[in-house]
Amino acid sequence: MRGKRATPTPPVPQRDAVLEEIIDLIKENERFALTTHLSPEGDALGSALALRLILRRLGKEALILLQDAVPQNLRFLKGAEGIRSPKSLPEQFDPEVWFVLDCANLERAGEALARLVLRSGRPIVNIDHHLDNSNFGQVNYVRQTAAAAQLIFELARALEVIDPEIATSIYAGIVADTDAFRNANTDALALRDAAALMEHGARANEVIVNLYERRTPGELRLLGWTLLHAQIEDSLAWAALSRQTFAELGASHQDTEHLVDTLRTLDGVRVALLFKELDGGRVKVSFRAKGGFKVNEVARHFGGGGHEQAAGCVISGELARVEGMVLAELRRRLDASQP
Ligand SMILES: [Mn+2]
Repeated sequence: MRGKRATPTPPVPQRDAVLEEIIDLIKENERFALTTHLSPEGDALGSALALRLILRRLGKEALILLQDAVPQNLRFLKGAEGIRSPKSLPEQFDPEVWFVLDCANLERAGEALARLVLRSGRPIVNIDHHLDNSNFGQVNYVRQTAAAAQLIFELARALEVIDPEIATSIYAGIVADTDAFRNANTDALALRDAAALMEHGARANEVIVNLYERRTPGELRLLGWTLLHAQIEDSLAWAALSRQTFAELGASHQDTEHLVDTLRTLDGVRVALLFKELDGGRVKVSFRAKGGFKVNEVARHFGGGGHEQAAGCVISGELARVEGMVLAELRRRLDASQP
């Protein structure tokens, strides 16, 4: 090109290379299995159901397998009734590719699912938004978005497959993980995606009513009990729910979803916690932070994980002992990080 000035070529719009790999896998295969984490909530189910609808629209076979049941308030999402448990596998179940969604590691899908995925020897596509993701897939599409469902939206856009049902599922994922655009992870992209999804026909109000306004009597009684019995000390607020309390209030473990968020609304609280006694001598601890303290580091210390502002872990031991142990560790860390 001597003597001539090279004309600059216009920049080619950059498509995410990992997204391209996923698209190739989708195009080259016919049968897909999808799964997500234990105790599936809006982002997990919204992601899985949206991806299944996308695959079906492309003429592919897609099955969602989950170890735990779909919570009542998420059954409005299209396709939720078709989700299978690993115990009821269809005959000749032989997916060519596994999608594992919204899971920082494969264990999050539960033991039975993890075993099934690994035993199949098929490629795993790991789509997740947790920063501590272990990159356990052959393809790892891990990006820091408010909700994993936004990564499914990226895929839908790249494949040019979207309809009101797909949009509603993805929208539910964003609402769930931002707690209706209130959590600190709510950013411009989450709002832009939400707006774009509404333009694609997402039924925003249906999502809000199902996620927030279908509380059970047990849940409201549990909320009342928790507010009356909450312990408040400096910048901590917490409550401990024994199995006896659940029984007395006629409440189930699914009734606790918003309790810890409510404890965090107290002015001056930096960390809110909920201790929940499970079967088999274990305690589930849920953490919520406000104002920058990273609760996922505390959860990780006890073998759990999650996001900076919302995390959890399960600890073996008696309720009061676990409560004391976690609070001591938390106080130590809070003291070391005065705002
Ligand atoms: Mn998520």
